[in-house]
Amino acid sequence: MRSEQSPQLVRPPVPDTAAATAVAHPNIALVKYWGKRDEQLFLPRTDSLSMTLDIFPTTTRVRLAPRADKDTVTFNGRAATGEALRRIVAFLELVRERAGRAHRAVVDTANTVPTGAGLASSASGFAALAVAAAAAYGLGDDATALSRLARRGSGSASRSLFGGFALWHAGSSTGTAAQADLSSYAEPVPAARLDPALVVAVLDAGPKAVSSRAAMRRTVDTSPLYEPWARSSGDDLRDMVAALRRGDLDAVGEVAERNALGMHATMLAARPAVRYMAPASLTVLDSVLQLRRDGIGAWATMDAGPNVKVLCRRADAGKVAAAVRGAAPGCSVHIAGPGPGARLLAGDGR
Ligand code: 2P0
Repeated sequence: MRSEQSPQLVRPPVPDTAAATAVAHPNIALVKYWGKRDEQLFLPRTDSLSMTLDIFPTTTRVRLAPRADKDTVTFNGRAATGEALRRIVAFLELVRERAGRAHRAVVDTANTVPTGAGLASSASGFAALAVAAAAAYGLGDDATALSRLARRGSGSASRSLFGGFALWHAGSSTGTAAQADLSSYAEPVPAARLDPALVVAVLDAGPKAVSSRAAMRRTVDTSPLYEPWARSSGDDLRDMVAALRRGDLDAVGEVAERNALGMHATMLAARPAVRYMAPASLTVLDSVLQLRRDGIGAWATMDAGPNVKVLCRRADAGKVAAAVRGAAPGCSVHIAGPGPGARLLAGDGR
């Protein structure tokens, strides 16, 4: 049975051996997604807004395997197992249901970002998988529909469909499940000329102790600070959209920092607490305060891990990177700018 079919996603049949390769970049939220209202459909509690990066791309090839009786997934050259495999197979099931095809697939993914370390690997990963799988199974290439589809793999992946800044709509809570699903997707946000950089300090590239999925569930269920943060996040989103429109990087940074620290406060108040901040994270946060005291526009954001990302003007990125390196010797520092949306690569006989 097909369900929640979105009309733009149906295309003429593709050959049994169809293959497609897509590339997608991670995104870092400036107004965070933290909490679902529907875990099955990946419907978030709040709207969120991100910048897609021009570093750490994921490249994924999906090939139909008409004679195979199960999916095969390779991750940086190694067979995927456990939860990572389960999530990808569940996503392929959704694609198959929509395409009305039963063929299993061979999926080959190359990630250039440390996986599961709060560096948005699931965003680039599921955005690339959504674009490649949709093409291989003969679904359409409507970006809004692909954003909805990517959402079902990992919420933040809905935003990596788009380059630059993207707003993911939480969507409507009324109506049927199919209507709610249709209402939650990302779209590009207009921004006046900004020349932003995001300095990414990788303090620990290891996988996180608590998955973001489990952490956001615990936060929603137990943190007395969750509801106030979710409410204030609506104000942050409005202020962020206005700041982007007028090209006011200082305001973008201020809103991003307050929203991220507020999100971490909700987790610290969860029972038991979820704490992603490490001692080195605080040292880097201190260096960001010092940069501002020295007159350099720099604002920190953090996700589900100890790593710190510092928003600044592109012209200041070198100074910011040096300050971060000084604060956390031995960490690896990467300078990102706004990157492109997910796209199919030519080839694969398409
Ligand atoms: C974000 N994060 O907006 C937030 C901020 C982490 C902190 O989206 O359960 O991997 O797969 O939808 O997208 C990380 O959560 O979670 C995330 P699922 P996802 O970028």
